[in-house]
Amino acid sequence: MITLTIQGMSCQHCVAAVTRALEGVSGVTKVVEVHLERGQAIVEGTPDLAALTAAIKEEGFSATVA
Ligand SMILES: [Cu+2]
Repeated sequence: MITLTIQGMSCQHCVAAVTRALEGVSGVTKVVEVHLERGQAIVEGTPDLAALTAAIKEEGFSATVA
């Protein structure tokens, strides 16, 4: 599993946008959780880590691999 720290999520729409973005990254087999209050996402699979953070940035948030 890969854990990401995400800054800038403020509501469930943000969570949905991040979830969709992560699901669209090649190599992601499952988005386990996107947690609003913790600012955290957990995914399964073997995606390129730079592609993961780039997909989140495209939605307007900043992300780092924890
Ligand atoms: Cu929002």
